[in-house]
Amino acid sequence: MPLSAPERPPWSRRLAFAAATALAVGMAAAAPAAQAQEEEPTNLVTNGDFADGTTAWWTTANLTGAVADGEWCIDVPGGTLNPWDAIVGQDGLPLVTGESYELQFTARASADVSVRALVQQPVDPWVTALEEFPALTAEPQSFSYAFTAGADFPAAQLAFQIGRNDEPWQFCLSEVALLTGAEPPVYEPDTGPRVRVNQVGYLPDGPKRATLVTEATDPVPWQLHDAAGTLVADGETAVHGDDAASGESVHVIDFSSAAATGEGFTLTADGETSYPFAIGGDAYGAMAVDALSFYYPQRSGIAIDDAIAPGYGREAGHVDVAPNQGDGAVTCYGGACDYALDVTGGWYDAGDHGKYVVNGGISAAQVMSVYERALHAPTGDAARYADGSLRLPEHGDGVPDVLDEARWEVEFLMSMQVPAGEELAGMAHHKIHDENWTGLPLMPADDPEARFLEPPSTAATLNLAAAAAQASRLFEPYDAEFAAQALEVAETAFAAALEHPEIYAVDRGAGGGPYGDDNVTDEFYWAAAELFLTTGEQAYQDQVTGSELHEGDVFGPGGFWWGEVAQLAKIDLATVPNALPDRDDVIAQVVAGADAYLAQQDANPWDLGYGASGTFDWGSNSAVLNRLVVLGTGFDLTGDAKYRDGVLAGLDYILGRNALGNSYVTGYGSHYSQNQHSRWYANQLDPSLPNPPVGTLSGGPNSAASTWDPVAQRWLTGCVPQRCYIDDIGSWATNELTINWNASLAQVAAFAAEQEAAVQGTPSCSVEYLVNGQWPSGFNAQVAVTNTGDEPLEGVTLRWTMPTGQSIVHSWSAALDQNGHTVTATELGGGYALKPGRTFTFGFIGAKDARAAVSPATVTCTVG
Ligand code: 9MR
Repeated sequence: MPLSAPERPPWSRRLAFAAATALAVGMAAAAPAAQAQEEEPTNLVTNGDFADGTTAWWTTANLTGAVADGEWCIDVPGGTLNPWDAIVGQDGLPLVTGESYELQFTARASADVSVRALVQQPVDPWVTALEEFPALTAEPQSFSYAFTAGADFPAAQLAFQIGRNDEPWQFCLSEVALLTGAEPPVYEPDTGPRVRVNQVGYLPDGPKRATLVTEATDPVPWQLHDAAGTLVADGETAVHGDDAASGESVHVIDFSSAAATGEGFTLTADGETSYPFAIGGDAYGAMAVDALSFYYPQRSGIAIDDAIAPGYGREAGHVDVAPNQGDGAVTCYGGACDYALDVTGGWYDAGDHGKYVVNGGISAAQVMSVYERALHAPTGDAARYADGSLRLPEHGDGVPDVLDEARWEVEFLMSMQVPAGEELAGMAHHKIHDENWTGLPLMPADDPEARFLEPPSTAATLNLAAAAAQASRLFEPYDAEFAAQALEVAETAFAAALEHPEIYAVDRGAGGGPYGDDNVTDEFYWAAAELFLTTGEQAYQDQVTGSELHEGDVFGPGGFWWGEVAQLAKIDLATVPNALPDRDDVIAQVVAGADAYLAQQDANPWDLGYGASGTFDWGSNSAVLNRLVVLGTGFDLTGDAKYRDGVLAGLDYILGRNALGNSYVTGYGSHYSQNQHSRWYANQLDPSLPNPPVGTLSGGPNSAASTWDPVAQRWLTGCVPQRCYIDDIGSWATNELTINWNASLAQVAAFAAEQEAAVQGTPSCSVEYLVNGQWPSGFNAQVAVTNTGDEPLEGVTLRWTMPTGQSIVHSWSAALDQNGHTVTATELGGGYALKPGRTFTFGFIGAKDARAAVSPATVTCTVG
């Protein structure tokens, strides 16, 4: 019933204050304006001022309280695990689709705690209309949250979930109202200066572009200043006009010709000055290390050492210490099998505690590919990922750190295989996760849920086969026993998948993500390719060449992701040394894919190749980065700088040159994502917990409204794709962190880092590598290096990689040193300078296994 003016309750006078409070507690958008009062609101809450004691309110049985002076104070016991282990609430609040409401209350607490305030369906599946996490203090604070109901709720529930604290505390509530007729919430993110730049930095010899948001229809002048304020370059913008995906009218600023280097440059145009950025430096080297060091505190089954990952130390998760119930002997859900598996270890998938083989496989593969690219690409530098390079505990074992990290996951994936003798032996269980979804925050060691193996699937089995096969060839120089074990698992898995080619994951809809995939043609192709690359065997080659994907174009607009993995096969067949008869065709397909992606990117005013369809999917940032992986491969295969420049310009979007002026990598840039959805980096909900580690990628804009979480529903309705993002821990659909997305970042940051290091340019030498002859156990090769420039080359060094199973036996006319896969040739021509136009030739005898010896895709030449 509408209230008349004299009866208007105190909340209406508090609106302005309430709005300010909401901002102060970290709301990303302004609360509704006071005009809401023009139409008299109805308060749906009964007895919100507690004048009638606790009439109409209820609590869980573990709570007691008392009302005094219009305030209800409740004693909350300590030692509960979940927010919903202690609740106060009121039922029967009718909400209508599309109507906007405002929840108001005043609360204080005897300790600094965050509680969970919900307006929701009162029964499973508890559809939420509003979910907020007010942070309470000893002082009473007034909170105000506007929201629009996304569905009809005939009798919604208002609930304050106040469990999850170790110590007992007191919760005091007063002046509660749920008002109709509110102004719809408005999303007003801080987009910073209208001159949008890569907030991290540009390479001195790379493309340097920015995007200006402006209504101007003619070109406007721009100026580039250094940190001291000195003008170092200027010019005029190029008018682009309206851009649908960002909803902005934009110009492009191209300052590529600026030659200055240093920190703290700014761009000024149209009366706006950009955030500062660097030109040159080693930002991408650091980013690659950070993106790869993200995985250690994401590990399950091991205590995280705070000395190694400062600020992130915690107890081991899921090692069978109560209240954890796993993962040492996990059985199948619903008693579907009569065995239990030890599946401790691996990486938690994301912000949840689930471990999913499909996503684990692609993540481990992309992490391993950081290393494998560094082995084979002309600008690759495997030393960057050597033992001691990352923040993880396995220093001093002589194994490249990046492989140590990948092994943590690969061993878990291997443990998910159905044991010999069982039905479906050799297949991989699709996933292992909690029986029910848990709330936030929740440390891994505190997860009380039972955990189960979900049924095996063909997709998971092939992901296991691909990742284990890749691990086998990369580990062979370091741990032959593990390499052999991984290969055996991979071969067994592939055989099992051939036997059971159509077992698709069925999701039971609780406790973990689905990762369903009903088309496994691409997984078969990828697994066969990895097994062929590792073994060289004809049977796998036949699987590769017999796949319908072998001739086809797999470089469509969707790119590659956990559900579409054929591109991974093509990239590896093109770049990892092998004797596939039509390998040149595969190389041409990859380069054509890079051309298509580059053309889309070049046409875009943000250098964003993704999203031409008008939709940004869940995890769009990873899709953007995976396209850049393809461009980078184009560069590795052709040496054509346009692909390299495409990767560098493409990174701009991720690092702040976008509609929101936001860098999606924690710790990088002036304005970056830092509240990614996670149960243990939950600083937004509990100030004693950290934000995600530096180098964590956010999932990014997601314009598919049907997939949205309550926070996205509340703030993003009607958004244009580039702006369908909110840096709020509750927004798993736009702002989660995951092991697969960070792998995309690691690959691209590593590529950029290696370009940073290559800015000195490559010396003018050309190399020819010829396998002169071979026999079952060996081969001989001749290598010729020619000075194609005008200056003598001093101290020429060549470097290439030997595939698994090959090694140097004896060389002449050069000193050859083999370390793992990498061969380095020095003292060429007796160590004399190589004069212009002259050639040094040397040779060697190599040992090999049954696989053919082939020339490496690239031989790197350095001097000095
Ligand atoms: O990354 C996944 C995305 O492609 C799907 O559309 C989405 C919904 O099924 O799930 C995403 O994966 C989530 C997984 O199911 C559970 N862990 C967190 C993942 C990232 O949000």
